[in-house]
Amino acid sequence: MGDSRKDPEPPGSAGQLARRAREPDPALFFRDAQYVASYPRLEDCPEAGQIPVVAVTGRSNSGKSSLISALCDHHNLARSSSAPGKTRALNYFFIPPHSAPPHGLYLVDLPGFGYAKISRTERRRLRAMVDRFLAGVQNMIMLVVVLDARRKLESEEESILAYCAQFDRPVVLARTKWDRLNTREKGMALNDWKARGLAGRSVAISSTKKTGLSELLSRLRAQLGQ
Ligand SMILES: Nc1nc2c(ncn2[C@@H]2O[C@H](COP(=O)(O)OP(=O)(O)OP(=O)(O)O)[C@@H](O)[C@H]2O)c(=O)[nH]1
Ligand SMILES: [Mg+2]
Repeated sequence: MGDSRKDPEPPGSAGQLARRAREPDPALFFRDAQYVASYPRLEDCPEAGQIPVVAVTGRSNSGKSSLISALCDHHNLARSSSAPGKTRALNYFFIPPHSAPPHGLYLVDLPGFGYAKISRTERRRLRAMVDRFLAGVQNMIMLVVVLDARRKLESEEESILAYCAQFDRPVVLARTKWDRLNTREKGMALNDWKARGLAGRSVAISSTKKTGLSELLSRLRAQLGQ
């Protein structure tokens, strides 16, 4: 009688790679994240001290809050909303030391930019607050710029990248909503990132389908020295 069991898939096979992309390594997630508070003013934010900070910025509705929740494997931790422009404060989350050794980690959800329905004065105020945060924050190990993968970089993203280059801040581009692109669009997006010299700093992500999270988490953990 022949053995009816299927041969195990060879390591690195297409099926195995696709599955790995879908299933983030559970050890990588930032577990037991706690919401700290929302600070409307920079002056009220906690001193980070020795605690590393990962800041998340991007256009309103780009998927910042969904991404933070996904990185923490926590359903709706950062209150993702279908109503754009909801995040108008600096929202702090704390990952405890047992999940981000040795000091823990602050994840900071910055106010979204580019939302048309707020006044120009308020938009300027928020942008100035984000700039002051980026210039002054201690221990920022990474800025995650969130960008809907269907969109190209616009002036806000370009200026944030230039601003961070000035302060020598490490930046990664999280290209979210990757699940909304078809194969042709994915190919075009990848070519565009390459042409702009941004492919190495870009990670394709779907927060809803949980793809690309391992890669982003690995990059963040590498910055933490893990
Ligand atoms: N299909 C899909 N939808 C997503 C993804 N990420 C976010 N969304 C949806 O996009 C919308 C906006 O997501 P949020 O996470 O609230 O975006 P945000 O950048 O935090 O928005 P503001 O706080 O308003 O600046 C919500 O309806 C999410 O469900 C993704 O990877 N795939
Ligand atoms: Mg948000």
